[in-house]
Amino acid sequence: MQKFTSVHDVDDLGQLVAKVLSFKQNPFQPELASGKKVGLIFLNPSLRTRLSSQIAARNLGAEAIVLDIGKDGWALEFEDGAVMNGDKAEHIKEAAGVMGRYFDVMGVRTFPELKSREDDYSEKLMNAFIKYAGIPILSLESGTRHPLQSLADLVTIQEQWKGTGRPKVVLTWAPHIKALPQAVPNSFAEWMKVADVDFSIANPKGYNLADEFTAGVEVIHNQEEALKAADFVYVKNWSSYEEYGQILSKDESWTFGEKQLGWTNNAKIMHCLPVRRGLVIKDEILDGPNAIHLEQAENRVYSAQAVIHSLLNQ
Ligand code: SN0
Repeated sequence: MQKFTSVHDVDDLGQLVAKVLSFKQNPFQPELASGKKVGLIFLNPSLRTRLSSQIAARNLGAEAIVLDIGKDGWALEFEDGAVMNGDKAEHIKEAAGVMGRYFDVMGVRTFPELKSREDDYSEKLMNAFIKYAGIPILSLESGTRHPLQSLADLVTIQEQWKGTGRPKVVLTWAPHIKALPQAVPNSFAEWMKVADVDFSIANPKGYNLADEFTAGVEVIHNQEEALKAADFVYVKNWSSYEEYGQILSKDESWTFGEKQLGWTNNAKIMHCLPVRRGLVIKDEILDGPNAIHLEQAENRVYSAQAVIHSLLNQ
């Protein structure tokens, strides 16, 4: 694997999932990447991604070096040919070029600005890091995707599925007060499409995700109908892709609670976190036996470990 920015970068998904599960069985193997340096560069906030990647590096014997570039670094210019007479002190060509010489592998987190769909969906920032660092890059969430989360989600579904045949997995939109990225739902859809599951999406009108992620997936605008017989429900808010970055609805009848759970096949309930309790998912669900959000978060460590190890051993 040369880079890890989407499911399309994965050569053999079955093998990667097996590697995650094997690290879960036996996490501490410091001889595997002893002396290696893993750069973790954050342009945006993080809790799980930062901690799980640091622990993953440590489990492999590598050192994780974290830079909150959005807070502690120079303001970065990404425009090619810019005359830098404004507030940006350093060009990505030098910033990424230098980091590429310091690290063996580098993780990057960038959020979309949710202003221009073209800018966000061109992945300008992530692609600039890939181009100018010259070392393997690992997405810690980008404008359009969150592949480490999706890998952990897939592993969690595989671990938790006790039935026979393919589980029914539904991604459902839920309300929020802020305009959030489509990265997590895009990425989840992209991974579920290639996984051995029956996958569909429930969202209000105006909230359909981009075709490049959901082509061929059934999208249902009635939440009750969509959740019928679901074995796994992934609850997530996202802002509109169609009316880009807009909040078109705050309809709390979509907040996931006991009523919604009752429409499912006693489904396991998933969320990538952070979750706003009471608004996105009700306490009765998060504190109940169906919630597996902490299992997902735990699997982030072994997912990052498998990916970092793969990128260091091309
Ligand atoms: C991010 C998102 O992409 O939806 C991170 C997910 C891993 N979530 C948020 O930014 C939530 C912020 C909030 O205020 O609730």
